[in-house]
Amino acid sequence: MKALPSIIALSLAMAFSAHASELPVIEANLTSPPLVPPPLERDHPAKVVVKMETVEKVMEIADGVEYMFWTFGGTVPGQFLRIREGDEVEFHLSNHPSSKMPHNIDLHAVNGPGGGAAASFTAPGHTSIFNFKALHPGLYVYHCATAPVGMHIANGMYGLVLVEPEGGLPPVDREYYVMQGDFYTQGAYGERGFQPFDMDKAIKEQADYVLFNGSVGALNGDKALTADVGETVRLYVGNGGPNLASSFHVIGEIFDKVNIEAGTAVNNNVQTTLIPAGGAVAAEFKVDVPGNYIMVDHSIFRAFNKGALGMITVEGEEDKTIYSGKVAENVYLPEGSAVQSISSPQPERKRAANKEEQMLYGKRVYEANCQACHQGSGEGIPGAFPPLAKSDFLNEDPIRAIDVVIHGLKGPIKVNGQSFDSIMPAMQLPDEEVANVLTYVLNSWENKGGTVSIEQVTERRADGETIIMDGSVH
Ligand code: HEC
Ligand SMILES: [Cu+2]
Repeated sequence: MKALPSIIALSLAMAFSAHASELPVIEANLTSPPLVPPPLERDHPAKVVVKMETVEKVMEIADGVEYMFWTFGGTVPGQFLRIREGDEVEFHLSNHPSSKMPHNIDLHAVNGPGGGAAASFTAPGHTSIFNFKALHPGLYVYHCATAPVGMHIANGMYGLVLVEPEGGLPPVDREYYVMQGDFYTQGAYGERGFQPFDMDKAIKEQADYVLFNGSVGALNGDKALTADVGETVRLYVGNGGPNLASSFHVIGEIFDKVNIEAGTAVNNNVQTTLIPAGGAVAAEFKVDVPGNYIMVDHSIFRAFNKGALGMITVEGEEDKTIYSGKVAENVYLPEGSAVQSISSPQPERKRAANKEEQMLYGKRVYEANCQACHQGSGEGIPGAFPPLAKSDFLNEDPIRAIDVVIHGLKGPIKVNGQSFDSIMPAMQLPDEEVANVLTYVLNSWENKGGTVSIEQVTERRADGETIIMDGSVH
């Protein structure tokens, strides 16, 4: 038995010497999402030592909802690896001693059976080492491929590896790492507490959550991606699946350049790009005007009801020639002016005669204007849109709510103990509709009741100010 350690040492030495090369040896700089390691700026290949660890840990999948994630490096997606075409990679996969499961890694950048899966199969408390040569430039998914494979992927075991071509990629101002994944929990979307994985739903492909970077709101509010007007942004976007393809779209932007399926072919002027499960794209765009740009899976219920929504906040000078915002609101009279001049006064839209009618009309206004963000029962979306149901913020000061609707709202607020730091745009609604929708909201979903009148709205409108929730008024 005494000889064993030296035998291991010998065989390890042989294993390494078989791969010994003249290349300079460097250790990979791995980053956690949404960060990407800087461009390599090497004009030669290297031997790159990568040390990655698999960790099983409970994290929030949504506000108040916990999930046992299985991870590469403690995050979902796992760490971003950036190497260069021609590099020889010595990959060390360690499985944390606290793990319950063995894990491995299949890197789509590998040429070889299983993409490294068999070679990297690692029990808890062990480390596996294998080597591969990066023959193809591109952006590649890696994932765990231990049985049941679907379950390991569904629990968050995926990430991206970028293989830069010789000569590197064209420089851009910002690079970010975003990865979509679908999740299956025993409770429904948003159901609080610890939620175990649901194999049955996973097999039926009935996702409860579709997420960017592993949790609802991972890229919202103060975690939004940022850029300045005039800058170019390159998003490395992967899709871990396990099941769903992504219709990736940035609301209010057009991709100047997309490396289709993260290959060499470039497409220009793309609105929405398809990312298969187990695939990726590199999408570039220049930001021209300031504001919030929302990233979505344009299979749109996933964005507004399952979490596939992130933000890019762009700051800088407005350019009204590129985007004016609303410049006018005029009455629309399809009959034409001749009809108007001979007719008796336009039939007035029927005004709500009482609170019940206000609520009836207000409900329609809500469905058309508020529901997309605040959701059908006013429950909001954790980390993105505050609840209007049983909202302490709303009930504390309904007059302030008039200001919110007509002037918009930005800055940090607390609603029912949850923090939000986002932007609600000013709603372009007539005073009557503002009065009706707020009356509807105040008398729905366990709010405290009351009414808002047209006169109250008109009075607040005269103020014409934006409230910013640092206490100041602008
Ligand atoms: C584009 C998404 C969006 C739409 C549409 C929208 N809101 Fe909001 N709303 C928000 C966001 C985001 C906030 C929080 C802003 C912040 O963090 O400062 C908010 C905050 C509020 C608040 C105060 C916070 C609370 O939960 O009580 C009220 C009241 C409100 N909205 C009512 C409405 C009403 C009524 C409508 C429809 C007429 C509407 N909103 C339409 C996104 C939206
Ligand atoms: Cu695994």
